[in-house]
Amino acid sequence: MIPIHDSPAVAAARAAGTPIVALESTIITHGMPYPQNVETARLVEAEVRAHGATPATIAVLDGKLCIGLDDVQLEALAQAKDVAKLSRADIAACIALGGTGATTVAATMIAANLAGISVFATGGIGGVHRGAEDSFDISADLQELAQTPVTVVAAGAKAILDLPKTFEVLETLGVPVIAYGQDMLPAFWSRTSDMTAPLRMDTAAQIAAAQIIRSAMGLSGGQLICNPIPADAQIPAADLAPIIAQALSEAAAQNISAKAVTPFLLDRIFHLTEGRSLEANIALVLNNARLAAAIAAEIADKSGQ
Ligand code: PSU
Ligand code: MN
Repeated sequence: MIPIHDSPAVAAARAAGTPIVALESTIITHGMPYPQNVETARLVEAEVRAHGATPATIAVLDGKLCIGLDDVQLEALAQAKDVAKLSRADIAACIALGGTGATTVAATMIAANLAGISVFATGGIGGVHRGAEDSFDISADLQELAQTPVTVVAAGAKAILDLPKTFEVLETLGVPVIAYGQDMLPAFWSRTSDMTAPLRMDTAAQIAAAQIIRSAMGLSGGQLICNPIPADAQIPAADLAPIIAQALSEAAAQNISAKAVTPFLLDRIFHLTEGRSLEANIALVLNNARLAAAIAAEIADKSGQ
């Protein structure tokens, strides 16, 4: 038996058949500094509720896979030091050992699927790191999108990555990459990149229909919805390019590798932009929460609930 623990709010939503949106916890523990991390987590949950869905922030706490956290659990996680960053490879081990860990996109998809939740909002997925031809550092998020049937709403892949290679891998893996409301792929902190999206959709209903048809066809895997950051919150890609380059060269000089790379780069970019990158990150997560709630509502409707 997998020890899954629904929060009371998630259990009630499941019983009533009302929409639920999964949220990850690595963005809290490894993606943002305290206290903005917990403030953002609360705002994101409130945004999901304001748009008619129940938020389910996912984490492993003392060996329990928690689907939905209360405010005390959220605060404790946000302040905790040395929380594990869990992906497909280590989520079961963490549960077996009674540990505490935050779930990445990959692990949150696994947990959401187990819990019957088909829509998940985050900031940006992991992907192919720059220099991956030497480091082989490719996020397990990409493989997860290919096998687990959850629609992930993100502002694209994080712009610290090699975006063209990331989208090539997603194409190879058969993951639908859908830009929301525009032709171009967004680039996390910026509304656009120089890449045309393979697919475009303009409504939550279209996104929900595509997921339902994929499942009916027996196609494994989820969908990546690339939702551009709101215009008033974006940082132009040209402003960020030298900052990302500096953060990457610091990472190389300090031999940062494996799971530490993404948190290191986000933290350096936060300091180098004097907090501007964090403000943009918060705005884009809230925007993704709104769209995810709308998609979850459409899926609940279409599933006849
Ligand atoms: N989105 C954000 N900030 C984050 C993440 C997503 O706005 O920190 C996290 C997600 O949990 C994602 C992880 O799965 O970064 C990617 O880590 P890696 O590159 O090590 O796979
Ligand atoms: Mn990695």
